[in-house]
Amino acid sequence: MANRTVVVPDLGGAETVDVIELSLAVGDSIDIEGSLVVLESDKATMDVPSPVAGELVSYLVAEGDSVKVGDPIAEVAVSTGSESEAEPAEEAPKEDVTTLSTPAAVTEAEQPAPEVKPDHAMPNPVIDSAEAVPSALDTDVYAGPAVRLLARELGVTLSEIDGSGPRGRIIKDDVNNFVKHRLTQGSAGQPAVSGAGIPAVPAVDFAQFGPVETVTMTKIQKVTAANMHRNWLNVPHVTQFDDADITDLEVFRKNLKAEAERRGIKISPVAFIIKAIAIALQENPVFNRSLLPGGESLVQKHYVNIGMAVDTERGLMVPVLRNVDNMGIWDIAAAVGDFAAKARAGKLMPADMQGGCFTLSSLGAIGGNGFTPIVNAPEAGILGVSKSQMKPVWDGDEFQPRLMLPMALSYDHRLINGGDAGKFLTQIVRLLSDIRHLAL
Ligand code: CAO
Repeated sequence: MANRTVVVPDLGGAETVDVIELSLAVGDSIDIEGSLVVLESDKATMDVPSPVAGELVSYLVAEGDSVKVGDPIAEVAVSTGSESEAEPAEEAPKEDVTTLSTPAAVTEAEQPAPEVKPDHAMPNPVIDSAEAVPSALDTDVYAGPAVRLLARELGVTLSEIDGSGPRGRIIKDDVNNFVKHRLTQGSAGQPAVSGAGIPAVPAVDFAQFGPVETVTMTKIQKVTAANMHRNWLNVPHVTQFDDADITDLEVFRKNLKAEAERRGIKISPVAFIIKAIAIALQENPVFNRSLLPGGESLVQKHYVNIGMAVDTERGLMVPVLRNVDNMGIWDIAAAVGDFAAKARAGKLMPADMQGGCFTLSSLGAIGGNGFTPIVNAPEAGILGVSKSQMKPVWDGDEFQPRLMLPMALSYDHRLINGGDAGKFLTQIVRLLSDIRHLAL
């Protein structure tokens, strides 16, 4: 049996990713396409399947390592007859949004093992409620062993520090600056303000009120939290509300049920809403703009890509449907179903979540009368959709029972004024209330 070195395949846009799971033990046998390791980028997790069948000889990475395309991952002793299945590195399939995992590339066995990088994130044992030691959250911060040692020596909790290194990695200067900042405040680790003069939320010892446990957030949860905070602080939000009368749309949609089953596509109101947004974006190009850093100029986009928030166990994911202006309702419904399934299975590639112009956040299947979504900067707007309800609507003579869809449009007031937003939302309402216009 010859040994093969399996390397990190095309990551679909991500430059470096973390190894979050080694799927096998040394000596385990593996089939072609069996998962070797699980990688996690800022936004997605992905399996790296073995391109050959055989037996795992060794891992060349550890959990917590950062790796990039072409880095060796593992040595596999190839079973006789399996070699023909292996693909050479240069022919490794590129990102394919229709597949659930990324096939790995393979190189010859003489490829050197990777150097052990001194700056990879080493998991620390969880140490709870002691002073001058890292908190449980520190096990999941992005910092090298030397920085972790420094933090331990100085009694600093790494999870409280924003890293200034590449991809937010915490470097020694960050730790030293953090300590200096705390010392100049002279308040025994309880600053009156945090960054940008924002009052810090005081730390609470919850255990004094009842049983608690500390749970480490997933990387996706942490990235989402950081993005939400950034967008909340940077974007001057305004939110406008309206209801669309979707009585006729729902009759039409229910009449499509048989055809939907025949096509194997689930069609919910979301597909119609995305189509309406695409039309409204084309007719109201002010919503298809982004401010450039510096705030002196903006970009007008001439493509229509729409992000769709998906609620998953790992956290919030926003895959992006591309060129929605060229898609029909069936195409959109199929893409919504595919992306929602991939997001929930943790199989979205980084490229699946890039390039959005505008975002839809639909809580319609869950419930609620309304909510104010946070703009996904640098996009200009986001539509939040809640659960439709039958309501009495005055038609000029009497009340009629109509199915009303509550919508909230949040937008960046630096790019869009209230009049523009009123026109945009009114158009979406009109399109959904009279779906003949969606076909035009
Ligand atoms: N009002 C009433 N019912 C609605 C509705 C609405 N606005 N929107 C969808 N539904 C119904 C559909 O009609 C369907 O029911 P039927 O099968 O009886 O027709 C059911 O809800 C489908 O729900 P779904 O969730 O499976 O599919 P979807 O196409 O409606 O939504 C997706 C897909 C991915 C948008 C959704 O599953 C999801 O994850 N939403 C959460 C988004 C989120 O988390 N936003 C917050 C972001 S900020 O924290």
